[in-house]
Amino acid sequence: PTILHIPTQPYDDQKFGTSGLRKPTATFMREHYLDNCVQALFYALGEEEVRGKSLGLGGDGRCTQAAQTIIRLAAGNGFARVVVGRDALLATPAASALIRRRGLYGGIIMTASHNPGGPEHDFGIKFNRSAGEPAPDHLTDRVFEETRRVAVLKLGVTRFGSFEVEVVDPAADYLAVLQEVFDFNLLRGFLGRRDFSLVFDAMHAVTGPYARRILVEELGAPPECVVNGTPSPDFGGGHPDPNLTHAHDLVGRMWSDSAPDFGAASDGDGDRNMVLGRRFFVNPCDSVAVIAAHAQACIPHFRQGLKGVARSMPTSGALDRVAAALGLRCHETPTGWKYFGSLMDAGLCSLCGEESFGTGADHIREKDGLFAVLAWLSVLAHANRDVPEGGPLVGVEDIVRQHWLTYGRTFFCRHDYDIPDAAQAAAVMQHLGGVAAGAAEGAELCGRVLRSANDFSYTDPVDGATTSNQGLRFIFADGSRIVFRLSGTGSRGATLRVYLEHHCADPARLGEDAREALRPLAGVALELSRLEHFTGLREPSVVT
Ligand code: VG1
Ligand code: CO
Repeated sequence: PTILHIPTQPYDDQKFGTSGLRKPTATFMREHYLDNCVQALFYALGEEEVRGKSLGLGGDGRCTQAAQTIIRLAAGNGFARVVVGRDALLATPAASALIRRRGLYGGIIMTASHNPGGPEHDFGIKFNRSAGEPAPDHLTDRVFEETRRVAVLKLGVTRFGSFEVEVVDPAADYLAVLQEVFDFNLLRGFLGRRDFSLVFDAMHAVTGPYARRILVEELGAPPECVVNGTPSPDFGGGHPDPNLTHAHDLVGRMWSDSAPDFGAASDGDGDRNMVLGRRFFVNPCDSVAVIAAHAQACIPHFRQGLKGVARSMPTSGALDRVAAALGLRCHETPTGWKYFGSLMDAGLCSLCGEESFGTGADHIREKDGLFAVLAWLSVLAHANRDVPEGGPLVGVEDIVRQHWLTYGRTFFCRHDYDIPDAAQAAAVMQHLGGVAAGAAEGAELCGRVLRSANDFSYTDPVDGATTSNQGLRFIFADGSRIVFRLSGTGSRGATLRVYLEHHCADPARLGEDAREALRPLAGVALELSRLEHFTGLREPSVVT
């Protein structure tokens, strides 16, 4: 293609967060803002390195014109081919599957994930590499350096010649991968039962077409089981984050008299999931633990057993208990999916999860909302294999309660505080850092005996890379734990996340409401952090 060299101004705020670069859409509309970042990415990868390579491209539908820009830049920077999802759509897990199955060099995903979309809200990009995994820190650090240096954009302006754009079905590769993971016959049989019903809420985001293709066309569920199934650029004005606060349509339905047996929702780019039973919420920390406990028996991909499991540090220890029972190693990584990939590549981890509604496995290198849904349906199908039609069916709640009886229950809650002034949030963390540094084992903090307090630091067991400052944790003598960290996915101000957990083995108390059970610990968190003093806030913005 003919290549134009366009001068540009560097920007100094294009730093990737927990997962990609996210900014208000208005920021991305600034002159050459997107171009600058993508050009910097290509420079960071290396001009010779990207020559002749194939790049995947798609997104959650929040902005299709960005695809044109990225394709021109790919052409101008010497890529030989861009493989783009039809209508510029690709769910994040589908992008990971596409990259892996087609041996692409990498892929750009146009999404700000669970952040709301449209002109008033956020846009973003993620970059994944050839194993389908999110870019590691050392690469995004290099991209950040380049963004502050970029002076010239290389835009390919003729389409043909040695450069090719291939438009593909955004679901085909992903479906093929899932078919290798799950027993589709088992699932088809189960979804065909007249005494089982389900609903999947795509929250007006990218998973609608995927859910229709997989649940309806492949597995025979009735079409009306997919709701809010047409992707819209602003997600119907909603907040595409699958939790009890934002997935209100689904929650209303699952708590109504006509609730189906199973409900699930997914986020903007399809990598998160929430699983519900009738009037029953499955905490994501429990979800991955339950799947781990049943994986070998009901999911063909795990037939040989799990190689190991992993969770992000703030995620509860429910998974650790299953791992211990199965004789497996449970790795504890920093928040964000990028740390799981190297464990999977090295054969150390088959299944992993995060408290933030992320569940996934080594079939790809991203968290995967529909994977979690199919995993749960597999667990249910297996549990009901001998239950004659007409029931009574073993439901989601039965499975979880049985799990708690076996392993005890780890109560878990996350309190998010939106703090408009980021400096105040930094002050809270600085204060807490001081408290952690000064607190010795056995010390009394807010009426509790401390076991340990520290700033989480992680060394990747495979490549030895160390990542520090990943959250302050206070672990008490009774095993309860409070973790504080700042979000790395917001686009304005700061969000302080407070993670609370406490294990309980007393069968009489397993059914308590998690928020109630954790109220005393929440009080400790407020006192310890002096949150109100620093921010004026007393109540969390969102509790999950
Ligand atoms: C949040 C979650 C984290 C997740 C990340 C990306 O990050 O806490 O667990 O991996 O979002 O998810 P943070 O830094 O805001 O806590 V997604 O679905 O937005 O890519
Ligand atoms: Co997401």
